[in-house]
Formats: sequence, structure tokens, C-alpha cells
Amino acid sequence: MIDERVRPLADMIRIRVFEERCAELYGQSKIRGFLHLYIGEEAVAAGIIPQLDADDAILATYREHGHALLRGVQAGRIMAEMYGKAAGCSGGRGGSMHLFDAATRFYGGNAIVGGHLPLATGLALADKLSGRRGRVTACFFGEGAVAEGEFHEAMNLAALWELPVLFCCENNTYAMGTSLATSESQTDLALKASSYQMPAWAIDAMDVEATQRGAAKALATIRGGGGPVFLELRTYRFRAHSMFDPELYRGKDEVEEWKSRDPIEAYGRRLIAEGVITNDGIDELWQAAGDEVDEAVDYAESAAFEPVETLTRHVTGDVTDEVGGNGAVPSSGAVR
Ligand SMILES: Cc1ncc(C[n+]2csc(CCOP(=O)(O)OP(=O)(O)O)c2C)c(N)n1
Ligand SMILES: [Mg+2]
Repeated sequence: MIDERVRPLADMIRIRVFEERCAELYGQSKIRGFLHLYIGEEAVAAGIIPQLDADDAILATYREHGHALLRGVQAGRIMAEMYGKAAGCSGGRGGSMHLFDAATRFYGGNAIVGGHLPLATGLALADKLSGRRGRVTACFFGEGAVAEGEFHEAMNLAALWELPVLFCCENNTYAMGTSLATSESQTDLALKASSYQMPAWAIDAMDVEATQRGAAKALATIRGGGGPVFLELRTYRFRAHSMFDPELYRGKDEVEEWKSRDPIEAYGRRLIAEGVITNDGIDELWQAAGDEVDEAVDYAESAAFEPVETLTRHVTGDVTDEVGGNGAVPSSGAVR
């Protein structure tokens, strides 16, 4: 059994190693389409997700590989999804941005900025109306979503109806190339959220233990029937927005400054100083994460693509789905 204090370090390392491998595989065209890396932001997921219960729900953005991993979606099924293979957690239909796993109540992988906030509020409303007390819906979104109408609609109704939602705003300062200060009149997001009459506060989310403490307090409030809570998680992405981003909107000095606060290195140093782990112990965590990812890549490599015959299943307009059909692939025009 892993030590309670070592676990967040192991979790952050798992995410880092998984995503560094994804970047390599993208360079080799094994993974195609969009790819958004969470590198630098690992303390957010590692500080919050392990505190959720199995019947709580999670929703995230397209920058969600780490959230899925820590939720317990098997690394091989995530990697196979990135490869577009049928054994992927979304059947190979979603790719990096649309990881999904109903069994662990991981409801995406949502690519529309702000689009999943009303979904989170709706899931929590269903729990409340059905009398399923104690359940929480955790919704992770970037600070870019604060400029969307859905943010306000979801926050307002969650507060008005006292719904059990944990709003986790991953404030990494940028929405693609747009900084918060150039898009928001009020950049204190906790203050903005508190105008909806819900408890809201900011957390230094480069510090995984500070994130754990903030999440524990928020979850206790929500589970106690106190309605939603908003957390502004101050973090930073070390990599580009996606794989196509020349990063003209920020200076190298700024990136280096944040990298000097790398949540993995900072927490590792703290654990060593406090005698919780040794350097060798940390090396073992990196090794174990590497082994897990090797296995995931092998699984994805050897998995099959979906056969062409079934490609139009579940696609709007597929007549074979609607009427049972004759098993034939629909003629042209059937797939919109
Ligand atoms: C409604 C909508 N508008 C625009 C986009 C294009 N887009 C994709 S990611 C992104 C930036 C979002 O930034 P943020 O919410 O801060 O999340 P981050 O990428 O920083 O994690 C934008 C504008 C989109 N996907 N959806
Ligand atoms: Mg952002």
C-alpha cells in the first residue's frame, strides 16, 4: 500500500510520464488530431481526484488525460483511444479530447469551452432530485470558460438550487493565446464566483498539498449539504496550448519562472526534506510510471482499428441503426 503522502507524487509522475510519451508518439504520427498536454498542472488533478468517491462524477476539458488516469481509467484504454483504436475507452471514436468512461463516472473529455458546466449542474440536479445524498459532481474547466454564458447559467442554477457541484477552475492564465487580463474585467475569479452566493476561494495549485487541503474543505461543505463550491486553482501549463502553437503570446522568462515551481520537483524536495522518501524512492516512482506507459503503448499498438463496415454505427443519419436495416453500409449521404 502506497504511503498517503507519497501517493500525490506518484500520481503527478504518472501523468507527466504518460503525457511526455504522448508528445513523442505525436511526433511519430502514432497519435494524430489534437493533443493538449496538462504538463505543469498535475497538482490540480492529483490534489482533488483521489479524494472523490467511486460514485461521484467527473467532467473535464480536452486537457483531460491526467484526470482520466487518476480516476482509474486504465492507461492502455486511454492510449488506445489516443491511437484511434477500437479498444480505446471511447471506442476509438473520440481521441485525445473525448476520453469517456461511464463505469468510473468519467463524463469526458469535453471539447466545447464551457459546454460541460451545464452538464455538471444537470448531473448534480439529477442526484438531488433522486435523493442520492452525499454524491458530488466535480467539474474541471479552464479560466477561458469564465467568459462563456454557460459558466454563468451553470453557476447561477447550481447556487440557486444548492446543488452538489465542485467547480474546479484551472486558471493557467491563458486561453490559447489570450491572457485572462485581456479578456476579463474582473480577474479575481473567486471574487467573481462568490457573486453567485457560493463559497469560493483561490488555491496555489502548484502546491499539491495546498490543493488537497482546499479540496477536502470544499468537499466537506458540499457533502454536508452546503451547495456548490468554486475553487480557483492557480496553475500554469509548461507546454504549448496544443501541438500547433508557436507561443508568441508569452515570454520564455515567464515560462522558466513557473517551471522553477514545478509541482513534482517541489513536492519531491519537500518529501525528501521531511524524511518521507529518498531519492531512490522517487526514482522508483518514475520507473513504475514508465513501465505502466510502456504497457499502455504495447496495448495500443497491438489493438485493432474499428472495421470499416461498422464505421457509420452511432453516426446521425445511419439508417441501419434506426430501422435495423439489412446490415448494408448506408449509401452516400447517410453520414452527415
Ligand atoms: C465555445 C468554444 N469557443 C472556442 C473554442 C476554441 N478553443 C479551444 S481551447 C480554447 C481555450 C480555452 O482556454 P481555457 O478555458 O483557459 O483552458 P486551457 O486550454 O487553458 O486549459 C479555445 C478558445 C472552443 N473549443 N469552444
Ligand atoms: Mg487556461
